[in-house]
Amino acid sequence: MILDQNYETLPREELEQLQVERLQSTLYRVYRYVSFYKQSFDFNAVNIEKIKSIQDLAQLPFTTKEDLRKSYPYDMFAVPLRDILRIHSTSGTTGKPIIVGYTKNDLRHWTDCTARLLAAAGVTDHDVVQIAFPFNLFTGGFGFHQGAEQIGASVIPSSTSTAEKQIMIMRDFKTTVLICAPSYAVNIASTLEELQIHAESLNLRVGLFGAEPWSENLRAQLEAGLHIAALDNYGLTEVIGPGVAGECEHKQGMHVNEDHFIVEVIDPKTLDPLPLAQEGELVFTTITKEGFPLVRYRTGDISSLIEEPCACGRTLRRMHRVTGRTDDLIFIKGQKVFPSQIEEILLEVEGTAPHYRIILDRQEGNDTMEVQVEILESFPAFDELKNLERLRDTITRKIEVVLGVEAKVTLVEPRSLLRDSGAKARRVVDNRTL
Ligand code: DLL
Repeated sequence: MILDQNYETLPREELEQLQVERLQSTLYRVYRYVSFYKQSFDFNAVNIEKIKSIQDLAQLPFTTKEDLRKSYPYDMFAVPLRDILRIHSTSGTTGKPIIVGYTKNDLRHWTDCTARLLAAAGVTDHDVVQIAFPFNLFTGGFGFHQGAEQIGASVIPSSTSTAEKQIMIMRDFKTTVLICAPSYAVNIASTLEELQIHAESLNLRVGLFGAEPWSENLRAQLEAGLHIAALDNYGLTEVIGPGVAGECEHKQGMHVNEDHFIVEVIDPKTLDPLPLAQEGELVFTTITKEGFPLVRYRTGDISSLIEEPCACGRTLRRMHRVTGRTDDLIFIKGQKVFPSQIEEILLEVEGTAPHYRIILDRQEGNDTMEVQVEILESFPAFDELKNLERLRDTITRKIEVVLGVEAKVTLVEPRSLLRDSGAKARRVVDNRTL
């Protein structure tokens, strides 16, 4: 179902007109209220009055993750804190996470955006929606919760716990829609199999999966294993959270909510805009946000856009699945980890060298992470078992607390991790296939 006929099916010309108007007011807002943008526009000699079309966007400088990190906590907010109703952030880092704030209008728009995705997936007020994303600083839980309530569905904020518990809820509460990370859905599907519960005996019919990359193969596996239609959706904390783009029933790419976000594709090396159908880095400009507006934000996500109209009738452009990243971000069990975050943790622990290797694997549908860490030759009595155990426990605990991921930590002899002859060590070995 198309929730928002007015906006989701606007003729292209009218949509672009709306985008330009909203872009202009966003530019005035950020230039006036966010010192980063004032400086950045002045430095790049941008005259915002001259931005009169979508093509003119290319004259504006980019915003990067690094810019946002530097603004910690509130320097990118375009309104005073008293106008902020909600705060979320990117996943925990030892360094600085990115903090985002939503005004009352932002929350309203965000709700509309996730409600659209749910409607496009065929969710109605007759559905029982189980949201198995964490309900915390991560945007997935709350973002979908609001949208599902707006649709009028019965919402179960089951959050993340064991797969067994999710299945118990699913069966007893008669869940019809599952919303979570695809890797978590795999976990649920394999647990169903272990428990010898037939998916057909449940009431599930639709799954909305996102927050990490997955594939068509995995779609087929989840559709069979959970007896559902499985749809992809995309979003990121900095831009709003979930609700940036999502698939309709045709499963042919995710419709971008272009009345709220302008999407571009750029060459991540030259930074030049690319034709939309060409694969490159996605760049988003928010055009309705008040609290945390962003101009030309470089997502690091690689994808391309589909300009042909969709059979569903929406005129909103679609994006293909995200096929990769421009950086080394690791997706593990629904969490996001930069290898540099592991390095930071190791640097804080006495007795370890900053040489490590991360080995990712998948066992029976579950992701595993092993972190091999070199100990220092100078480590006091490194042949004493107790000392080594203590060291390993400290690292394991720190990784769990800071990154929210369980890792198997293996201590290895000094200088035993082969350094590649090149300057860059191979830090990550990923043995998983999607
Ligand atoms: O993952 C927001 C979200 C929540 C989206 C729930 C969908 C569902 P972050 O934690 O900031 O926000 O992570 C954003 O995750 O830049 C992509 O690299 C990746 N990502 C998100 N959705 C997809 C997807 C949320 N469908 C980062 N496919 C993004 C591939 C995705 N990657």
